[in-house]
Amino acid sequence: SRVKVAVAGATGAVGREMLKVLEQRDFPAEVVPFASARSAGSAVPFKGAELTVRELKEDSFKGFDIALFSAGGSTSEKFAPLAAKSGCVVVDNSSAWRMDPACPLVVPEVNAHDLDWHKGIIANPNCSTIQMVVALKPLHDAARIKRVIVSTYQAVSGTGQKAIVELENQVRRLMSGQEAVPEVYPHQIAFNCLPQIDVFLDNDYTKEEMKMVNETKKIMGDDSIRLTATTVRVPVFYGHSESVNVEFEKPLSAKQARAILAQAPGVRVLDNPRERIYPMPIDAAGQDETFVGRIRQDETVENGLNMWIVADNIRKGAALNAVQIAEALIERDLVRVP
Ligand code: A2P
Ligand code: 11C
Repeated sequence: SRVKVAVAGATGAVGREMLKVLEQRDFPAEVVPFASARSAGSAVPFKGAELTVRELKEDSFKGFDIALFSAGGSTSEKFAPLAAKSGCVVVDNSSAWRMDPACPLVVPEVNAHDLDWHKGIIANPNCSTIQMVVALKPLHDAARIKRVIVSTYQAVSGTGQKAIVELENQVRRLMSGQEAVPEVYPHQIAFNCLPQIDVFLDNDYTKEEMKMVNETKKIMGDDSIRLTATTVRVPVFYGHSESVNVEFEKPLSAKQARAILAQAPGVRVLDNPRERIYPMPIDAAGQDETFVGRIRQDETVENGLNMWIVADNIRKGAALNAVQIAEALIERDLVRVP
């Protein structure tokens, strides 16, 4: 029998994409959109028709098998346990449950096996972490990663619908001689780069940077991987890019890495410098794969590689990964709360 899926936060940037991905993959389910009281009664497009948005309430999950959450951390904190209690398996896109030892943190290409021990809430990782581990896992299996240095170039869609509008408005205003007034971000984002994503922590790293450090170890199941990150917001609408420097235990040539990545699930290698072919966010937007290019030896260490990793942060970085988790749950017969 078909499963019943609730999409919580269905009016947001990620929630809308979740509906689109469910439709495109012909996910075998009845789908019901939920959001806050503000947008209850409004319509969202699905399979050529419109679905009416319902208000998310404590008793909303009765009769549902799976809930895909993307309605912010506090909504997840409150509603995910209620959903699980009523027998509905939650795939949560917020950061609320990611580091909870009782919740698997899953990228299906990397650690689908961690779904086996879920207790009702499964966490979807941060977008910048997801695309990086999709590319790093097969290389880790081949040559064992010692250390990673990553710098990110992250699109405004990662912040949500309001930030997409803010970039658009600032560009328009500045091009017509008006002032750009920052609201969502602490500074002007148009024609600028902000070396701050999320809030600063006591160690002077941002929360986004520490998410990359901690989530990578949990997903890869290896606490020995040392990772340091600088995360930067750039005036791009869709698609996060990452410059990634990796030091391995064993030798791994650029050619070998290219061959391994060409076979890796979810990865597409775009790497032909002579033809000026490399991944770019404008091409990755709307696509499902994680694109890898600029693969080359780091000549300053014994076993090092540099690479450039790009993916659509709303699709693989959020909505698609969540739907792939739901698909893996069905495949593994894990759609139940133990
Ligand atoms: P709403 O449109 O009713 O505010 P984004 O990340 O793009 O800003 O989207 C956030 C999503 O989370 C929206 O769908 C928003 O719904 C939803 N949301 C925010 N707060 C709540 C809440 N308290 N209960 C349910 N949904 C919420
Ligand atoms: C960004 N990575 O690009 C963030 C968005 O922990 O899910 C996602 C935040 C998160 O702003």
